[in-house]
Amino acid sequence: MREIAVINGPNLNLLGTREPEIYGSESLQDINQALTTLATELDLQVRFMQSNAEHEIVEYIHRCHHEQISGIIINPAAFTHTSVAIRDALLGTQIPFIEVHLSNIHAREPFRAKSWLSDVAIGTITGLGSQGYAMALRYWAD
Ligand code: CA2
Repeated sequence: MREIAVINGPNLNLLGTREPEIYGSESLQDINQALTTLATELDLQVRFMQSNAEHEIVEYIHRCHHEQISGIIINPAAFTHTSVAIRDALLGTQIPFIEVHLSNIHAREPFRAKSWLSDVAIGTITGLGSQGYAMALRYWAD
C-alpha cells in the first residue's frame, strides 16, 4: 500500500487556538484525524509529523526517503518563504511532494508570495483551508 507523509512546519501546532479568521478553527489533531479517515477510504497509508525546527523537517524528509515513502504533503509554514534547506532535501531525495497552505499566500503580505518550494512541487494548493490537505491526499489515490 502506498504511504504518504504529511509534514507541517512551525507554529501549526497552534492551529485552532488563535487567528481562526486566517487559519480556521480546527486543531492540527482534528485535521490529521480527518486525513487518517480519508486515507483509509482511499486505500492509502498516512503518517504525520510537525516540527518547529528546520533541521528536524530536513531529517524527517531524509527518513521518508530511506523508508520509501511514495509522496509528501507539506505545509512548510514560515519556512516556505526562507528555507533553501527544505527545498534541497526534497530535491535531493526526489520524493514527489504537494505544497499546501491554509491561507492564500498570494493575498497576504508580499513576503508570503515567495515560496522556495512551489517551482519544484507537483503542485501547490493555497487558500482552501484544511480541505487543501484532503485534496492533496486524493491526488495520490488517483
Ligand atoms: O497559510 C498557511 O498555511 C501558512 O503556511 C501558515 C504559516 C505562514 O507563515 C505562511 O505564510 C502561510 C503560519 C502558520 C502559523 O500558524 C498559526 C496557527 C494558529 C495561531 C498562530 C499561528
